[in-house]
Amino acid sequence: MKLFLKLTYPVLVLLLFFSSAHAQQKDDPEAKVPAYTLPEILKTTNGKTVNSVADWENTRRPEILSLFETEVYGKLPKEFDKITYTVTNDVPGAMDGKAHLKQVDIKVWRANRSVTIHLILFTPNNHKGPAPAFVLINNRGESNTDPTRKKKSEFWPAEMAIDSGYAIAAFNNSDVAPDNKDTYKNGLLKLYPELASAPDGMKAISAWAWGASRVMDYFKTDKDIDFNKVGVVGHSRGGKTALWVGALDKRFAMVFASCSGNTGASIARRRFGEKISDINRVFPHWFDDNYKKYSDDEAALPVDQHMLLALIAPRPLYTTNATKDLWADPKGSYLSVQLAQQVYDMYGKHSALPPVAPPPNTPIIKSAQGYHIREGVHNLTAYDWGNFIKFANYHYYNK
Ligand code: GTR
Repeated sequence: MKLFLKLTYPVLVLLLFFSSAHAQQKDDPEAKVPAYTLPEILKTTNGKTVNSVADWENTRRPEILSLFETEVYGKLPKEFDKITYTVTNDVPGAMDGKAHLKQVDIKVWRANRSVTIHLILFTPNNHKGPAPAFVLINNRGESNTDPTRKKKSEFWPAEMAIDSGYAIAAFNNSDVAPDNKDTYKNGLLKLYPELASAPDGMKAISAWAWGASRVMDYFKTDKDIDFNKVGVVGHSRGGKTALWVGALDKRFAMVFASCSGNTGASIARRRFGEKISDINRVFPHWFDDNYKKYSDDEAALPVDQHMLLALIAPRPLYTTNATKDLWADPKGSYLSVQLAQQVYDMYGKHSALPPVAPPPNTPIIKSAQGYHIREGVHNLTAYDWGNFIKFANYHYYNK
């Protein structure tokens, strides 16, 4: 018996060791990340290496932008007949006198049809001259952006922005396209039936992005806004939209994307958390029809999301994650940030990005690309906004 134990004991220990290592592997989602090869940001489709800002701006950047447009997000309208701005509510002494509230209907016409974006805007009364601004693409309903300020929400902490000398605006994404697979065409898409039926035509996310650009059109006419200092902000599906419009519309001086996850900041090829197949199945009305080809075939995609971030360079970009939001793949999102940095570097815009993501609640502010992973769940909070303001202060005022 003793001899038997002597012989079998090491075998048992080895067996246990291997089975626990195996179990650990099975439980560790990171172990399931497949081997993948990312498309190179700085190599054209023809295999030419890009090593100057001129080559990037004239060749590679337009190529990547057009790939995202046709294969992922869908083409946006290039023209409209008319745009009008109507102030529907004007309260110079809002927020106990601290702010000027303007509610503005931005109405856009094409072929006798129109869509109206209801903008809510507070500008700081104590700010001398036109104020820098944040505009939130609000995907969470009107109660988060109450113009009367009876209801307050961390999702859009208007008082915090005003107290820091920033204007803050918001519009509801559903004004442009309802966030629903059955009704998303009842908005902007009605004005552009040719895009609504094309495989590379916009669906909801490109429509929301278009809406953010119309807010910029309005800002150009508002003397209280510093048009050269406008940051676009979005959370989750709004974060995906903020990144996309930031790439499309260089008038946005800064981009802030909270927990943007799949088809936002996170690398699709990692297949960690939400996958392209999940997002296309649950939200078929977000991305164009061409994108459906890549469900469970990420390798065929000519882009990955690090390239979207690179399109925003050299403008300051702040992305976030949350520790409990593994569905949005924080690791894959930070990897995108790191990979996009090579384009910022070409512009001489350096970042202070550590080789692995910083610990929770340790924001990177003094950097071309800002980043934090916040303790907690998938959300946009006062903590996040506080860091957005610090980042904007650093870039606009060097403070
Ligand atoms: C999730 C979805 C994400 C993200 C999020 C949101 O359920 O899977 O892609 O967009 O919703 O917008 O809150």
